[in-house]
Amino acid sequence: PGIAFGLDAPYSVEYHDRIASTNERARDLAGQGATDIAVIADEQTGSRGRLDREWVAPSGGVWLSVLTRPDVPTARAPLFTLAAAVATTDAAREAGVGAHIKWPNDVLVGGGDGESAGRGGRKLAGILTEMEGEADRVDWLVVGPGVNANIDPDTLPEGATSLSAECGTPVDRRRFAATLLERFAELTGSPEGLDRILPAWRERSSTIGRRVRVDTANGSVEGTAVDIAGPGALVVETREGRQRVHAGDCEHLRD
Ligand code: BT5
Repeated sequence: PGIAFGLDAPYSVEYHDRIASTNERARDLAGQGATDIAVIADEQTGSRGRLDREWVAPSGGVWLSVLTRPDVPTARAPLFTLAAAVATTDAAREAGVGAHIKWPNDVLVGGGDGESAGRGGRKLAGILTEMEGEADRVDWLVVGPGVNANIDPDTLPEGATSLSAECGTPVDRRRFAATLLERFAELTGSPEGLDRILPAWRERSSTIGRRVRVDTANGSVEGTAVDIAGPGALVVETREGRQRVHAGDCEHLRD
C-alpha cells in the first residue's frame, strides 16, 4: 500500500500511512529479533532528529528506517550513516535534484558561491542512526533517512527544501525509495561495498575543502575541512594543527 506498493527493495518492507517514528518502529522490530527490514511511512507524528531534536514529517515524505545486523565492530557503525547519505544523494540526483552532502549527515541542495553560505544550502534530508551492540560487534543497527519528497517547504522549518520544490513537480516516491534502498544495500552488504563508502562520500561532499565551524560537545573547532577519516570523523586543519572531529553540528563558513 501507499508509496511502498510494488516497491522492489532488497529488504522486506513494512509500510505505514502514519506512525510516530519509523526509527522507533524499527527499534521495536530489532527487540523482537527481526532484521533486514525497511520501515516506510507517509507521515510521522513523533519523529526525531539527532540529540532528540524535533523532525517535522508531514504527509508526502519518504520517512524511512532500515534495520540490519551487520557483522562489524560498533566503531564502524558511522560508515552506515555515510552510506545512507550517499544513497540519498544518488536517489535525489536520479530524480533530477543536484544534491550534495554536508558532514556528517545532511543532504543539501544549493548553497554554493553567491548563495548564503550560512548552513551550506537548503536541507533536503537528514539521517538518524541508532544501534546497540558490544564494542566488537554490532547487535542491531537502524539507519533512518528522512527525505522531504513531495512537500511544500512552507510547511517545513526555515532552510528546508523538498524534491518537489526543487523539481517544480512531484517525484515518484516509490522509485526514489527503491533507488535509495538499492544503493544502501550495495554499499553496506559486503566488505567490498563498505570499502567504497568513504570514496563515494568524498565525491559527493560539499564540506571537504570548505572553511567550517563544528560545534561539538567539547566546544567548537574552526578551520578547513580537509578529509573524512576512519569510520566517519571529519579532519579539520586548524591554527593549532589537524584535529579529528567525531560528532557535532557543522556550519560552512564563507571562504
Ligand atoms: C537530522 O537531525 O537531520 C536527522 C533526521 C532524521 C529523520 C528521519 S525520518 C525517518 C527516521 N525516523 C525518525 O524518527 N527519524 C528518522 P538533525 O541533524 O539533528 O537535524 C534536526 C534539525 O533539522 C531540526 O532541529 C530542524 O532545525 C531541522 N528540521 C526538522 N525537520 C526538518 C525537515 N523535514 N527538513 C529539513 N530540516 C528539518
